Amino acid sequence: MKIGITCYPTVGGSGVIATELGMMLAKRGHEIHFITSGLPFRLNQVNPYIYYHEVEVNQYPVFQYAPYDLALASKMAEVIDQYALDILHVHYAIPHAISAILARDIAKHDVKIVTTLHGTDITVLGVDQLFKKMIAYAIEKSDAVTAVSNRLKEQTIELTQVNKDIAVIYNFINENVYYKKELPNLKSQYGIKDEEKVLIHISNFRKVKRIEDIIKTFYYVQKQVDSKLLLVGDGPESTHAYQLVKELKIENNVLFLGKQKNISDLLSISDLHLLLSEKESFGLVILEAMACHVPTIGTNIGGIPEVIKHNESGLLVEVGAVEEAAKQAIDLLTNKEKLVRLSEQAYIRSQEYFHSDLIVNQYVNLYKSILNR
Ligand code: GMT
Repeated sequence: MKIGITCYPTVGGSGVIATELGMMLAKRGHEIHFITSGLPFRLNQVNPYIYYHEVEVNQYPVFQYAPYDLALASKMAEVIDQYALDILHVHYAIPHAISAILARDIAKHDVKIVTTLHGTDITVLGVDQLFKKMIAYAIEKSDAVTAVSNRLKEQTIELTQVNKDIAVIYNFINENVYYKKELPNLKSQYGIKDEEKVLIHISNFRKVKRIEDIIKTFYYVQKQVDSKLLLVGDGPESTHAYQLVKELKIENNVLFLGKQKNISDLLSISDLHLLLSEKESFGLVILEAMACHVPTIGTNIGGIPEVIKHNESGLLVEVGAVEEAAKQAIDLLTNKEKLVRLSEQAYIRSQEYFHSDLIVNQYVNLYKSILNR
């Protein structure tokens, strides 16, 4: 098949999924055309089946805002015709699906549109009256729509009232990137003692991630367990996080690592991952941790309970229940048998339910089904 892919190319779970999917499809012999505003950051492969088409937006003095969505639609239409694309798979309803629908109207060649909903388009934009109808339109006019969790599918239907089949296709990780590595010196290179436990949080430090809860949870943990917290990533809440760490006088135990590339190395020296978000349609980072044998304490919201089975492959707490999260963390970190069991189960679940072969097959079958319609 010839497949166009549009996503946000910058760091983010949706960009990772879109790019990994493209690379895995190319390995299977499909021709992949990335149509994006910049080179997807995970696109690190030379492969004759992978093309990259950059969307350039010129600045004209007459426009107050550069018309990116229109430039994207034009580029999509050009690529659809030039390469006779079968499928255009867009990640995010707004603006990507809208641009794709316009491109399909402009192009001469017949193309099918697949839209994958990742969360923010529904849980944030979907509640904005300005966009609600447009999201519903994007969903209804797509040839197929997928959501990354059952909860996101339910929320989409609740918010937009669309009458459309939405297939749930879970996220996946690249098993060649995310696996547990033996890195005997890495802990000491970060100044962490062998006997100290390592907790880790990785995110874009947006408000929804509730970084305060991560830090407060760790505050209680480090009182009882010799441990360090690795904070990986950067974003609007970073400064506030730094201030809180200082106020709580735990700066010697918290390492602010900023944006990092080799996340699986950091996960390989970690004992426990924390994701205490108030919104999360899936939580790809949980899966990355699971693949590296690291269990997560996550919040019981959105798609997280579909990724973590409570007390089997991780633990769930309610949003804001910082003391409960700390209690669970202390219990786990001081109970070797339980920690080993949850780590192993986390890994097993990541392979059984979210293996890339399984998930990529589901996308391929979806593409085939709409082409045969
Ligand atoms: O969570 C973010 O801030 C980034 C956003 C993205 O575009 O990657 O994440 C969304 O999509 C991911 C991939 O499907 C999901 O794993 C995240 O849970 C989802 N974020 C939210 O729902 C807040």
